[in-house]
Amino acid sequence: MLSVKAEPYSFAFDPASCALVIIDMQRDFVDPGGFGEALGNDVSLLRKAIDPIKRLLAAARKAGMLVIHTREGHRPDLADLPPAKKARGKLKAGIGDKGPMGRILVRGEYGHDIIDALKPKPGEPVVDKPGKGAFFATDLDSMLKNRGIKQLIVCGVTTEVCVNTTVREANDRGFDCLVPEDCVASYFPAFQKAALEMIKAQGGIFGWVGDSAKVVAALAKAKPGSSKGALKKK
Ligand code: TIU
Repeated sequence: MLSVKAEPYSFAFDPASCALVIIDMQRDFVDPGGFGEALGNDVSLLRKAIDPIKRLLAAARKAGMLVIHTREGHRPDLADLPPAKKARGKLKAGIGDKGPMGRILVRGEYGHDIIDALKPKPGEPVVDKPGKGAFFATDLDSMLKNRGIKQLIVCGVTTEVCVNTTVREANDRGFDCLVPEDCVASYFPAFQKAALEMIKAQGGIFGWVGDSAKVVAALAKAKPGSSKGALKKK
């Protein structure tokens, strides 16, 4: 068992039964010239999380942890896009429409895919999710349970939207979640702060908040490749 200092108290985890879940590090949210920026957001706030996630991802891979990536998006025929989601915001160019990097949040489009810096490795599951939470209408829950995963380290964007929703969904399903605060980001500094406080308040009502350097240091002590949670290479 490894232990890292976190709030509201130390987070103890076994890399064999803990997965790293990276939420929606997609070009459309994170890259200059994407959908997020087209909406008037400052993507540099989101890009601050890239390097810390990269370091944590490398450490998790080395320790043999299960790594799962998610992408928010929809089928090209938009059959899984709720009309309410499509209409929200009254955007000129919204989900499914032509955006700066292809059809916005549509699977298979350039902007929908994960940024090169955090590209999934072959064998790492990528969960395509139609909602904000990674458990809604996906096979994430069964993938985690099939591999005996009990705890999650959750990174990605945005802190108050897809990260928070996923952490709440995970918590209700019985998973412990640690959120390294430097590995999550929001377009809104006030929401970043509030979203992290909400997770760790009331004795960790939804989970733990820590920082990636402590997790990386703890993982460095784990025996490489000893995790049963990792996908076995054929
Ligand atoms: N991934 C995710 O958080 N999707 C969003 O739409 N986030 C916003 O903050 N808009």
